[in-house]
Amino acid sequence: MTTTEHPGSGAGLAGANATESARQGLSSRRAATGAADSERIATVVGAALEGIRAAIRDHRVGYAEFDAFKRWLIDVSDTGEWPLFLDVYLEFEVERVAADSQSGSTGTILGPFWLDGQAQLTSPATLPMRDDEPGTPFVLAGQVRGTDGTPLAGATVDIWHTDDEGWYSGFAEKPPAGNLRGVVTCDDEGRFEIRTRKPAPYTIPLDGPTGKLTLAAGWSPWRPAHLHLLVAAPGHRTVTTQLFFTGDEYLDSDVASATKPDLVLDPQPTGNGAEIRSDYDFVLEPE
Ligand code: MBD
Ligand code: FE
Repeated sequence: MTTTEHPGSGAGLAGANATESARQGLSSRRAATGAADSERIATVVGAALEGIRAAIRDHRVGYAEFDAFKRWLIDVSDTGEWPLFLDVYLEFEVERVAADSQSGSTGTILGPFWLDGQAQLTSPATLPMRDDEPGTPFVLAGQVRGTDGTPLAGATVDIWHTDDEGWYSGFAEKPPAGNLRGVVTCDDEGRFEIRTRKPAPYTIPLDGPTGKLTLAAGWSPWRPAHLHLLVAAPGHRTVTTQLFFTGDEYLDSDVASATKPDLVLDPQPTGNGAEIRSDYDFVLEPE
């Protein structure tokens, strides 16, 4: 797949919608720690600013570059790309810090494209899709357990991913609202079975400031194909993760630095036509 095969339009929509969900508290499901006392602000913001000042000094940044930087920041705001830029270039470091004090299944970043209020389904479930939804039929199945091995009845798997062309519903014109998104309630033994389509690799919008910066630096704008998951159960910490696919050409060059070896699936044919399936269990730590 080349970048030109991925229609570049709709980038503005992507950025703006992600801004709106961020504003409305998309991240409010993460516990607010309120750790913003003045000493903490001075330490963290001071270190961040000093990093930028060091880049200016060390690399002899001039007024033309400083002005270009100002214009770029204004563009990020105007296009609504703050969630995209921050989740691509910074969220993975925050997630690594968080992961240090977590047990249970391996997590990774949430990214900017989760949406609230999606189809509520019961396992075995088929995600909402078009009659002629393109792509390889794919089944994800598994069990949600606690760290002590107990199956977690009432667990839910909130899943969202791109279609076979790399588009997210809600953030692109083409897929209808709710396409390939759903919240699946597991059975009494925490088991789930979800029928969908295998997603495609995804390029961040190339016509906005995040994509333009990425290309201007000569970096790859691609993410490997991935499923996003929020796996939750009463009394347990929600696991935020993504699952990738073995053999994906972008596994080692994810623009969002979100891949981890534990998160790579190797789906196998089920014998039912072109359908493939992966089994993946989740372990949640008590809250
Ligand atoms: C995505 O699809 C994504 O998952 C992340 C983390 C950033 C940009 C686009
Ligand atoms: Fe994504």
